[in-house]
Amino acid sequence: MAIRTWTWVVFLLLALLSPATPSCRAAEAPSPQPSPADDGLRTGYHFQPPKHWINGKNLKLAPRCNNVLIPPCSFCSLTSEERLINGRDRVLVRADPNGVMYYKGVYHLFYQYNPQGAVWGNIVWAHAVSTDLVDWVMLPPAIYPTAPFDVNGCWSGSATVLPDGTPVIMYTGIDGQNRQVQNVAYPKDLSDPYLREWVKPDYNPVIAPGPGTNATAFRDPTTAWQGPDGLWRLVIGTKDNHRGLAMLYRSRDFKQWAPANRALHSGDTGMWECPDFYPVTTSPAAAGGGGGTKHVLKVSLDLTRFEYYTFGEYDHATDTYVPDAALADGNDGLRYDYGNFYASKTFLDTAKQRRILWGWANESDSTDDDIRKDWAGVQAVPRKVWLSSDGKQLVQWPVAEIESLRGGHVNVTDKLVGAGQHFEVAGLASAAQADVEAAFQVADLDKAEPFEPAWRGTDAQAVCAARGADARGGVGPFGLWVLASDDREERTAVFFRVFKGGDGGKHVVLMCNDPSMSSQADNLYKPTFAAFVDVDIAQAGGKIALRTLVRGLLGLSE
Ligand code: DQQ
Repeated sequence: MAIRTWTWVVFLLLALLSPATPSCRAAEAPSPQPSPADDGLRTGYHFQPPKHWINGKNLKLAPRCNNVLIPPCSFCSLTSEERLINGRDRVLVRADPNGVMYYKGVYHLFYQYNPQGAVWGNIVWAHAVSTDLVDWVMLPPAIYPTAPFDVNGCWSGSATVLPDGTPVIMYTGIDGQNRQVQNVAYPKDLSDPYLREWVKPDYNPVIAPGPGTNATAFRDPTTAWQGPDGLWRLVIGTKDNHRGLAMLYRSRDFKQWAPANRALHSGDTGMWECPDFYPVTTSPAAAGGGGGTKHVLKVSLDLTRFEYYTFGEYDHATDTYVPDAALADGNDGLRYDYGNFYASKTFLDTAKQRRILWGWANESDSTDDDIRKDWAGVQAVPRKVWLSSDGKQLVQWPVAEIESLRGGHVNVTDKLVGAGQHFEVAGLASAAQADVEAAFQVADLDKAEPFEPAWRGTDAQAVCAARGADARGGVGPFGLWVLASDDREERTAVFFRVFKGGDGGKHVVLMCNDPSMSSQADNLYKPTFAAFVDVDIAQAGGKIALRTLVRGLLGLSE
């Protein structure tokens, strides 16, 4: 066994517990049906319908209000019938976030959802609303199969707010021939800030797969943008054999759409799902002057279920997108997230002039287990996203509103922890729900073990698998065990490991989330996730900080 000589110090461990006292008036809240099983495993931070399958996200549920917060009490007037679709209240969950927008003081989250069970299928656009991105109210599904152009499902899409303030949804319908077509829907009543009812014009579909287009891989339209010529543009994900494509379409009236002669971008990475294309502002320093605009193109890779992005120059006149030369395109590129995060979508929050990113975490187990507990899938916490000041990558952080969930504070400072030691953070109101900020200082970086040449160019997950939470090294593993049982037989490790011998002599910092010990139950979904962290830990004096939102679900922190 290696002699363990390193030590680390926790400078600050601040665990802030949720929930704070909710502000809703419980007496007026409708009573949702509780989930029949395993409520203890449901999330506190993340958006999640009361039951069934989502691909999309989990909105926050507040225990003191029967697990659904009702901030504007006009929601309380919803009847139980209004929570049904077609007279059924069975709704399974899947969950790409769809058509997220801000309208008349209300945030709208639509998401892919199965109203009939906890496995993927029968897909509709479920709908939830919030005034603060924290407390959410479930509304009846907004878009569901009603017509030949979406009879087999209402798949992902986006919302665009037109210059006169009218929101329009563009979504993928699965038609009677199982072709993927793009349809529009408009609010029935623009004076309703909750936008409960949507109308699909008879002229749908507005975009059908043309000759040469793969009709079963043609989906997920982006939010549209208007060029200087007044034409609307949007991008649709597709593939040509193994080549993923972001197909560009143009329209003058949002009704008649024509394909551009060439794709906005493409890559040899299989089907591109859920593309997203949006501007970010560069800092004056990074732009070498007055700042400017870059455009981000994100694609969700169906083959790997990871999301990659580039950013670069977009010429509005020629509709040409050229990623910055320093950025790799494809599987070697920058990932949005190195955890469980897919089918994401951003929107511009016009209330606070920030761009917010939502994504779906596929929290599901075996089909049998999902059916038994009657839910699967959550929405990750909404994040603000922006370009780093050095212009090299995007930066994300949970929206500030999430901090309103912090309740009792627990502070731990100046803890010296030797190799093989641990200490317990006492005093948490709930170990299953905490917002943790920790700062570590490594005593002696010289003890770092060498970064093996075989790991060069490999995925961080492979290194984490080779050097997991139980493999002792020169510096690390150090970090947190979260959701640990009293005897620590069950625990999820969130930890760092430091190697020497990286590029330019820099240390390599590996961060892992290892839930392999999170439960002794069989057949659970317990993937290990990992990333190399872009920090110079030596220059930082051996210090590294971590924020993790712990919630009562197995094996997830973000
Ligand atoms: N989920 C939707 C599709 C999308 C995929 C169907 C991504 O539109 O491509 O539920 O998870």
